Amino acid sequence: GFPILADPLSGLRGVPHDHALIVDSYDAFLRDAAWVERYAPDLVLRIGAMPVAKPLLLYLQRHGSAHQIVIDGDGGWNEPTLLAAELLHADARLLCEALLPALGTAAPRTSEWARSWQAAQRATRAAIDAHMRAIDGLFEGKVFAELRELLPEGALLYAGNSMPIRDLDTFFAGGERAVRLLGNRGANGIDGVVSSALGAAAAGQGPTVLAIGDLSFYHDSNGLLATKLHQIDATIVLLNNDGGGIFSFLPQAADPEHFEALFGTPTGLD
Ligand SMILES: Cc1ncc(C[n+]2csc(CCOP(=O)(O)OP(=O)(O)O)c2C)c(N)n1
Repeated sequence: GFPILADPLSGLRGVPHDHALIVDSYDAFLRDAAWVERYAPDLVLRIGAMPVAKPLLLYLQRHGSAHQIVIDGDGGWNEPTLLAAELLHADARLLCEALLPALGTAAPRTSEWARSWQAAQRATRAAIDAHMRAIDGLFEGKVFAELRELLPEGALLYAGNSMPIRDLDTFFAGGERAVRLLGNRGANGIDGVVSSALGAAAAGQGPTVLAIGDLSFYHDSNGLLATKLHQIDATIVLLNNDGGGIFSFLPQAADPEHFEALFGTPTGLD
């Protein structure tokens, strides 16, 4: 078998199934340059939308000579990196079912290479879990680690763009309780997220939680009217760091004169 790198929006993370080959902590360990150098792929099958994790994108760029096949079931051209050798317009499920006979009936062998991904996965999750337990104060990433513990079977967790979807990627581990993870990627806008999440809540069955940054929430606060119009019951976890926290990771954060006015854009709303 081969490692399956499960994007948070792939539908593979929150659902109970055989997790042996699922890797969901690559966003953390693909930041390690030595690991990236050492574990080059020969073949990459990329199914669906662009992955959320930038370290994965950088890993694929570093090994751009690997044969990458992108499978896009929507008939689009979801490949802005121009790294794919081939783009297949095919339904992912039908394609996988058609490939199955080619694998034969013998029990799949797990290569040394795949075992290295499994070992990195286990070590990374253990390190993140230990680190989360050691944190006492407020930390945005811990919200997602705690939601993993708190959300009941059948819940829907909707993550806003900017840092929430990235923190979900890093800190929301796969597990046995089925939780549906959704987000609004597309052009990764911070607009319309409240409306989209409430729309998903209206259409879904289980409890819905939206985890969203303060600017995104403010941007689409009019969308809250939907709760009244459609009697929607949803919980909003507001990650209020007063402005765009994501920009603190950019080099311009070091410029004290213009950073807050041009990038952080704090609103001071409570
Ligand atoms: C419609 C739209 N306008 C502007 C941006 C640029 N942008 C990306 S992240 C971000 C800040 C978002 O802040 P917040 O929702 O509070 O999340 P945080 O960065 O604190 O996680 C902005 C303005 C965007 N992605 N979409």
